[in-house]
Amino acid sequence: MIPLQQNFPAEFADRYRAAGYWRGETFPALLKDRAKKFGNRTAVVGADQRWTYCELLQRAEIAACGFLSLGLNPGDRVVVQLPNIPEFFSVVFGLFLARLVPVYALPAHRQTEIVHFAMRAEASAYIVAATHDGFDYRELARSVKSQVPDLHHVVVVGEAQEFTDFCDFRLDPAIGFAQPDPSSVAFLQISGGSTGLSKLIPRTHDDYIYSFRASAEICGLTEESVYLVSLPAAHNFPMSSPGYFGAFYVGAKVVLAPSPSPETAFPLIEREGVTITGLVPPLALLWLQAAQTRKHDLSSLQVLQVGGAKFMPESAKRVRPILGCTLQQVFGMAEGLVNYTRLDDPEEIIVETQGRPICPDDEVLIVDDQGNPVPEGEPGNLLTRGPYTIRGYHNDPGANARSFTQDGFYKTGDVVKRTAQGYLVVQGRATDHINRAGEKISADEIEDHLLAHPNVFDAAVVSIPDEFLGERSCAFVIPQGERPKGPALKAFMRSRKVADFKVPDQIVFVDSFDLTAVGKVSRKELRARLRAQFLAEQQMKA
Ligand code: OOB
Repeated sequence: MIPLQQNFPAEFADRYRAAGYWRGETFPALLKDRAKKFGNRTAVVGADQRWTYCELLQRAEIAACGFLSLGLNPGDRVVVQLPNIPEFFSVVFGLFLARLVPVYALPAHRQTEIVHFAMRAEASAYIVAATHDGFDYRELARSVKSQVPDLHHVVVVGEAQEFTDFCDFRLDPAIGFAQPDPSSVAFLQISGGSTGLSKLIPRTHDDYIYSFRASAEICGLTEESVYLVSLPAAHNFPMSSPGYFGAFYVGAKVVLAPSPSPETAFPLIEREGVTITGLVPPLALLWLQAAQTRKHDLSSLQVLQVGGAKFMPESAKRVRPILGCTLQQVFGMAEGLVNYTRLDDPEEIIVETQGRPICPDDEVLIVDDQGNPVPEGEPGNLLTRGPYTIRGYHNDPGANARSFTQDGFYKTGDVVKRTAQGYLVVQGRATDHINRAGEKISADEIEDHLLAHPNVFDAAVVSIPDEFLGERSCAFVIPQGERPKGPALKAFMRSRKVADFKVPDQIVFVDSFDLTAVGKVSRKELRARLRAQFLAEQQMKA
């Protein structure tokens, strides 16, 4: 098995420890300590359950024993694909206690993605909820298992059928848990996937715990805070910016929303006294709209965080007048670096910028395509290095060569400007991907699926500005032989068993890509031209 590592050079690791960022804290120690300190306070609310910090620990211990009694060994990887239910936490903390390594998948992922994660991570187990949102994950597990021979165990929360029932896990006093090394990899997060399939992101106890401890402070979390998990719990934003881990760190209450819709979230805010939550821009727009005719008391809400994609200033302006709370813009990435506007920043900074880094030792470079720093205030490519930004992906030398500089800076693929006060303003992406309501879609990946269709000669996938989603995907397709219909191509994409958000929103058939020097044009250029042409035509029509 390929060992999990995150190789911060010794001089950097020493510096981060000396500065007090890395304190040797680990997830198991954290959970045990908080159970002691906050014992009877509520830790988790969701799906008609309410667990105290003590109960969370007990349930995690049961889960840990259960996983180990399957024959799993410390270091083994377990793909976790669960919706926003309390068991998400007992499973994840259980894995941490047992020194097993969660690999986080989103509920939207399907066979293609899960097989890829399981193979890349060499996972030996997979845990799912029986069903969610009308989808049967046991069926998915069956097909994944048949394609990944080393995936020996499937555990199901809910009706397990032929698989292992999570409810049957029992405490075993004979099983003891050794402490993990704080510098070891605690879990694998998945990347937004700017080129090709998602990459696996190894995060250590040291680096990740620093990121949410510092975030909790920046976001003003205290024991009295109530954090609502509106976005999928497996995503880095609700996980750690400051997310539920930041909330658990300070002994706050975490409430799980089964859906981020105002109909579901607003009653929870009123009932539980939610003080802070995080949304992607399209959801924030929905909330702003719904709040104007609200029937629910949202006055407990102090901070609305928005991130994952650019929140436009015109929308950002409306948050305080309509919701009566502070907006916090969050510009982060699963690979590490997170920027926040600060709660006491002037309204102008909160509305116009995507914040500044968590840490004074977050190194931020803004460079041109040759790697030279751009003049102050000019847009350029964002590179970063710091105490919670990875130095490499797991098991992916090609991606590592592309995505990191010789001296260990991560090339984010984002184009940003920096203001005189050190705040970043996101301008767009250097690499081709579509940021569809915070879901990142790789143009390469989708083109590859389309090209598998017998009647597709060539395809180019681009992002088109969309009023609601921010960006939507548009596939330009050159047909060959019998010309397929748009809906049939979408159905074909679905039959490839990919997450639904990757199915192109729009398909435009063209006879050719109309290029003078075919073959000499990079896909990047091709996409840019198609996009520009399409937008110009749209404008003419309007
Ligand atoms: C978050 O993480 P990922 O890994 O899904 O996506 C990262 C990418 C960034 O490189 C950037 O392209 C985009 O998402 N992004 C934003 C943004 N926040 C993220 N673009 C413009 N404005 C923003 N505020 O999306 C993520 C991770 C932690 C916290 C928040 C978001």
